[in-house]
Order: sequence, then C-alpha cells, then structure tokens
Amino acid sequence: MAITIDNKFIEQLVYETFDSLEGNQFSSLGSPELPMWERPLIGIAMGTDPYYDFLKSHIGEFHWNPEEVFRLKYAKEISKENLRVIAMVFPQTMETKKAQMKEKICPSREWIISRAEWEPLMVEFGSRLTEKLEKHGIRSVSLDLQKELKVQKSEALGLASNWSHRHIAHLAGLGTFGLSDGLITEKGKAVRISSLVIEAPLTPTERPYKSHNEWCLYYKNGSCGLCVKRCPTDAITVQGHDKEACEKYETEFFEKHWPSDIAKGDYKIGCGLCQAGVPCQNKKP
Ligand code: B12
Ligand code: SF4
Ligand code: SF4
Repeated sequence: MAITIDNKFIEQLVYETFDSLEGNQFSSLGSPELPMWERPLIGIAMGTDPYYDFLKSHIGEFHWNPEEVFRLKYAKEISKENLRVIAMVFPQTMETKKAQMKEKICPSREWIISRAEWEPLMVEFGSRLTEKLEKHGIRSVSLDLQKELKVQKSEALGLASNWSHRHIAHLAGLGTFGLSDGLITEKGKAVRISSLVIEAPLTPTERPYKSHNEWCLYYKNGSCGLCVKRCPTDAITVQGHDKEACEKYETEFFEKHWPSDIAKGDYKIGCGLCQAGVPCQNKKP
C-alpha cells in the first residue's frame, strides 16, 4: 500500500525515532531508567516564507534559508517550493526542572548532563530520522548533523548561529521570545530545539501569535521579571540579555563550581538557571 506523506506520517516518524533513542537516559548519573528529554513539540513552516529574508537582515546575511541548507547535502533538483522546515522542541523532564529550580549558582547535575550529552543525542536522533525518511524516498537535512553549523558574530545581535533553531521554531508556530532571550513554548522555556529541512508536501502550522515576544509576561504587561532575579551574574535586565556576560558565567561555573564527581571530559556547558524556577518554566504563562 502506498504511504501518504503528510503531517501525521511525519509526526509518527519523529515520535517513533525519539522513543527508540538509546542515549535519552541518565546513565551518566547512575539512573538509566530516567529519560533526559520528553517527546518533542513539532511545528512546520514553508520553505518559501519571507521570514528567512527577515532573518538575513535581522541576524546577518550568513543566516541560511532552507534552500541553502538543502544545498549543503544535495546538489540537484532543489526547488524551494517543495521544501518545508520541521522545528522540534524537546522539553526537559519535571525531575530535571525540579532539581534546577533549587539551584542558585551552579546548574543541577541533571541539567549539566542533559546539556552536555545533547549533541551526541541529536546525532543519534538526526541520523535515524533522516535514514528512515530516505528509505521512504524523502530527502531531508538535519541541521544538527551539518558540520557547517556554527556560531559567529552578528553585527547587530552579537553571538549567533548560521541557523537559529529558536527563530525557526518561532516561525513554525511553537513560541515567542522572553525577556531572557529564551523561546517560551506551550511546554515552557526549559527546552532545547532541533530542526530539519525536508522535501515533502506538509501543511504549515498556524502561528497563534502576532508579535515575537507576546507570551512573556514582562513584554505583555510589565510584570514578572523573575528571570532577572534567577541569573547569578546579572546578565538579564529589563533591557534584555547580555550574551557575553552569560557566556562568561558559563565558563566561570565550569571552572569554579563544577561538581567534583562528574568527569568534565569534552562536555559542552550551559548554565540555564534562568530557565527554571520562573513562571514560563513549564508553560506559556
Ligand atoms: C549562541 C548561542 C548562545 C549564546 C548566545 C545566546 C543568544 N541569545 O543568542 C550563549 C552562550 C550566551 C547561550 C546561552 C544559552 N543557551 Co544557547 N545557543 C546559542 C546558539 C548556538 C545560537 C543562538 C543564535 O543564533 N542566536 C541568534 C540571536 C540573533 O538571537 P537573539 O539575539 O537571542 O534574538 C533576539 C532577537 O532576534 C529578538 N527578536 C526576535 N524576533 C524579532 C523581531 C523584531 C521585529 C525585533 C525588533 C526583535 C526580534 O528576540 C530574540 C530574543 O531576545 C543556539 C543553537 C542554534 N544553532 O540555534 C543555542 C540556543 C539558543 N541556546 C539554548 C540554551 C538552552 C541556552 C542556555 C540555557 C544554556 C544551557 N543549555 O543551559 C543559555 C541561555 C541563555 C539565555 N538567557 O537565553 C537553546 C534555546 C532554548 C530556548 N528556550 O530558547 C538553543 C536553541 C540550543 C538548542 N539547540 O536548543 N547560547
Ligand atoms: S521569567 Fe517572566 S519576564 Fe522572564 S521570560 Fe519568563 S515570563 Fe518573561
Ligand atoms: S544562562 Fe545563566 S548566566 Fe546566562 S542568562 Fe541564564 S541564568 Fe544568567
């Protein structure tokens, strides 16, 4: 029987792939029975949306559009009309968030590990998903598998990637930005994000907002501001988020406050205290 390639089919494939991940567990903390991440929220955007041009002027010319992403992997017969972008938002588990909420200086052990083991997990996820799609004759590019994905300097906005997962998730209807910069989704801000460019006739997700920051209480009505208080280094103020100060603090906690019983190895680091213990932790507040 011929398979219909539609949103439902893709959603099932994403969940099936996610559910099969061997790396989605805390064996590094001696708890292989506990998952690191919950099933993702999924949003879909057209490959022709004018938003990609906006990102080129807003972030920098270096920010890719879906067609440029597709050309990283495929040489022939690429038409942007046939491309879609799938944004996937993976929530932290309640256990990780509860542990992170209690911390004030150094992120919790669960937060440290779920951040540190993210890249290998996304290699496992992206490889399996793109292979399954290929078996169905569908071309796709998982951004987290592309070695060209890197951080550079946007003249206007400082540290920025050539593919900002959260701007793409915003485009795909999954959330709006908060005072801390973090994307607030229906499952809150304590999330990580991945994206996939795919050649398939999928229907774009409706965007249930009009502005880029309306789900944040501070931007909505001047209230909250709790992320400002959660930051141990004053990197967040009512003027927004100071990326350099934030990055500097991540290095500081790595050097001064890292738990002695967790081997540093080549782990990537992230603080994320502003993502927990706030009203936008688990939901759109
Ligand atoms: C560089 C980077 C950093 C830098 C800079 C962060 C930043 N704000 O850009 C540093 C090292 C500081 C950092 C820290 C963290 N990061 Co980081 N980081 C990235 C990376 C690699 C690129 C981000 C990027 O391209 N930014 C682009 C710039 C332009 O974004 P921006 O300035 O924030 O954008 C603002 C404007 O565009 C404005 N805006 C949006 N639309 C519009 C429209 C108009 C008209 C106007 C005027 C303005 C406007 O709002 C945005 C937010 O304020 C991404 C991975 C990726 N490839 O996407 C992860 C990523 C953003 N980080 C993430 C996380 C989780 C973290 C940490 C929590 C660390 C951790 N893991 O524990 C902290 C949180 C810091 C914070 N307060 O948000 C997540 C995001 C989760 C979320 N809920 O948003 C990402 C997507 C990684 C992932 N794969 O999930 N990170
Ligand atoms: S903690 Fe409050 S002010 Fe900060 S991003 Fe969340 S809703 Fe906005
Ligand atoms: S990640 Fe940590 S240092 Fe950076 S803004 Fe959030 S709380 Fe502050």
